[in-house]
Amino acid sequence: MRKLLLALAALAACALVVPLGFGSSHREAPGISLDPSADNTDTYAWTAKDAPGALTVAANWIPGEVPANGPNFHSFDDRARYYVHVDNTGDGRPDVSYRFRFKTKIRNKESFLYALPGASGYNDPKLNVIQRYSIDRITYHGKKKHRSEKVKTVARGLPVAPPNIGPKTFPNYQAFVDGANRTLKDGTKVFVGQRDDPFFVDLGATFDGLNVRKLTGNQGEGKDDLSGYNIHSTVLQIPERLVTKNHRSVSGADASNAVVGVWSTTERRKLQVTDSRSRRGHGGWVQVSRLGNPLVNEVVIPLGKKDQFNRTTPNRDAALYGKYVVKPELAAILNALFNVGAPENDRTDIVQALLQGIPMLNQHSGVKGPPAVDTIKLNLGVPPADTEDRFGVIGGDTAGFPNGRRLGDDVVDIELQVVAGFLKGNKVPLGDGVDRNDKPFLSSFPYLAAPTSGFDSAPSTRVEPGHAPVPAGG
Ligand SMILES: [Ca+2]
Ligand SMILES: [Ca+2]
Ligand SMILES: [Ca+2]
Repeated sequence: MRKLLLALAALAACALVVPLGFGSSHREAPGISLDPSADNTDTYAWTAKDAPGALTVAANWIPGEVPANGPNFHSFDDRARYYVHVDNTGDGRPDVSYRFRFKTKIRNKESFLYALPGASGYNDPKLNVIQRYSIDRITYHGKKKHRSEKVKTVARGLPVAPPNIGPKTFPNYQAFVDGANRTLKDGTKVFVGQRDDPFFVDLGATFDGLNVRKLTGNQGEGKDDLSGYNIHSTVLQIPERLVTKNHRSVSGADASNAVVGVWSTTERRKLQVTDSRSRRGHGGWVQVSRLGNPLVNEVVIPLGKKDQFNRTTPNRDAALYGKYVVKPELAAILNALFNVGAPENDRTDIVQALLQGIPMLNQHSGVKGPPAVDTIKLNLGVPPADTEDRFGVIGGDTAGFPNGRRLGDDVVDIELQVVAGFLKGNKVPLGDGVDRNDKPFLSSFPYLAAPTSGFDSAPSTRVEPGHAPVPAGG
């Protein structure tokens, strides 16, 4: 009977936890899962080794892009607006936002091809479809309800790196990447386009009926379920003075302007006639997706609140969602299944680690509380680590998650261990067996690995342990 009860508990728990496996915020809420081109998948904020005086942010959208999905390949939506926000005071309200707006042009409307073979660059007429973007830099003035926005368009008509169709269409895909790496007048670097999904996770092993491959975890034997899939990314590298509260560079980790909070959102028109890609529509814009820390909406926010979470702003997080963080369902599930002794109540340790910031490390200075807000808090004065530890702060590497989030930080393992009670002394080596991305990251801008090409697209031929490769179509 006990076995049966455990099995039933596992089944019930499985249904709740499986979305964790899909990605850090890939298809995490019922509403946004129906709107992939507006769906934030991951947000990263870190200090790059080759750019110590800048905030580097990568914000990704469109979960699970199959590289071969032509002839209408994945793209940003001209009818949506995409944001990266920075809060430099700690109140969960943006102080600087970057808004990306897109416009797609089809050069030859008589062709069905995205590009003719041999397309070599953005000005080549063989590139039949070209998407371009503008960036508005928004700063906010005044307090709370009396805030006003100042909008300055800092980039216009820059090219989006196209989907990597294959070597015959784009013999030199890197030329498009190079052409999409731009530096704005104020020194900000920007790249927008398709990349490999940098998030890595083992759905099957972690939560195959909640079966961790080895309870001791982290043996590197997992399978990266996002391997071979692409996303669309906006990568920004912003000089510190453009994001800090006193408009100055950061002198060190203890400087009063050192900490910034970063998150990303998407907006759509309240009313949109969908007969064209035109941005025209009626009514105001409404936020439909947002993402700060990985996995918060995925496993902390319950199903009934997930769509609301996507619509609301971080300054309301404590009031609306605080109770789910201090009593996380995931802790109870881990206990039911693995008997790991995770504390189930009063989880102020999680609130601090993810939402308030760690004192003397990435907590905003000069703000009471500080309020619990879902932003990725990064201390810009902490120098990048010589050798990154994928466990970040809990691995002794203070330059990593949750002090910011680097591409290589193993947030699945970190969050499993934190929920199991790491910060309260209950150190359980939980993990999904996937320790790194399937492709190495770049050491220079835009850092994310090149996208898998449509020609090489092979999710259907992935080799699984103990199985021969299955050819596509057979
Ligand atoms: Ca603020
Ligand atoms: Ca990947
Ligand atoms: Ca992992």
